[in-house]
Amino acid sequence: MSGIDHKDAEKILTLLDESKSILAKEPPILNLNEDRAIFVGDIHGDLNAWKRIKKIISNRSIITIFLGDYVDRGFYSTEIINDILYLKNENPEQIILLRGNHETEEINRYYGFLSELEMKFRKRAHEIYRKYNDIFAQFPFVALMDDNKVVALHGGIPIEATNIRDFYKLKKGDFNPTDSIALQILWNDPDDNLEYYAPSPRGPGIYLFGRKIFQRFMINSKAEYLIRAHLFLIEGIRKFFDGKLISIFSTINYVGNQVAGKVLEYRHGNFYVIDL
Ligand SMILES: [Mn+2]
Repeated sequence: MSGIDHKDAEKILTLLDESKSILAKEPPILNLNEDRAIFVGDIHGDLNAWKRIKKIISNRSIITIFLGDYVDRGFYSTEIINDILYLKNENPEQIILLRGNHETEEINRYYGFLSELEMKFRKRAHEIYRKYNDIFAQFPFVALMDDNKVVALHGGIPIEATNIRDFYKLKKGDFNPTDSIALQILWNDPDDNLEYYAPSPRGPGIYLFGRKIFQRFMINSKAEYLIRAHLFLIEGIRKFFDGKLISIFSTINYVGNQVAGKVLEYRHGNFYVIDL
C-alpha cells in the first residue's frame, strides 16, 4: 500500500510538501457530506496497531476520519504518519486527518517524536521535525458529517462553547495555547459524574466537561453524537452521556499496557465497533 522509504529524508520532505498543499485547502472545521465513516482514535506510534488499522480501512470503501495523536509514546511515529499522509495524498477526500494535542510542538518535542527523528535522521532531524509540525498546523480541528449529526474531534467541548458556531473563529497554524477554544478542543475530557465542569488534572486551562455542558452544545448545534479520542482506554472504547459521546483508543500496546484497541464504523445513524 505504501511506497515510502521511511529512512529517506528527501523522499519524506517531498511527501510532506505534497501533503501540505492538499491539507492547506481544508478549512479548520470540515463539513463532510457523508453518512458513513470509520473513526480511528489515538495510535501513538504503535506500528502493530497501525498495520491492523490499515487492513481494516483498506477493505472498506468509505472515508476514514483519524481523530489525532498519531505521534509520540510508541517508537514508530514516522512510519505511521508517513503512511497516513501517503494515503491522504492518494485520496484526499477519503482520508481525513484531525489534529490531536500531540500534533503540536509544545508536546511532540517532549514525548518521543523529536527523539525518534533525531535517532533516525541525525543532522537533518530538526529540519524534518519543523516540516512535520508545519503539516500538523494544517490539520483541521473538527469534522462534521451526516448533516451535522456527528461531530468528530480529538478532545472535547470547550466549557464556554454553546454552539458549533463558536468553533468557526478557529484558525489553523502553529498552536497557540492562549486560544482557549482550540486548547480545550484538543485537551478536554468528558466526565459522566459532572453536571457542568471541573478543572482537568491534565493542566491549566483544560477541563472535564459534564452532561449539561455537553447537552447544551449538542442541542444548540443540532448534533446527535460526539466521537472523540484522547483518553487512554484499556478496553479501547467507552460511551458517555447515554451513549451520545463515544471515546475510542486505537492502540494495542500503550506504554507497556496491552490494550483491546478499537476503531468505530458509523453507517446511517448506527455504530459498529471493530476490534483491532
Ligand atoms: Mn490526546
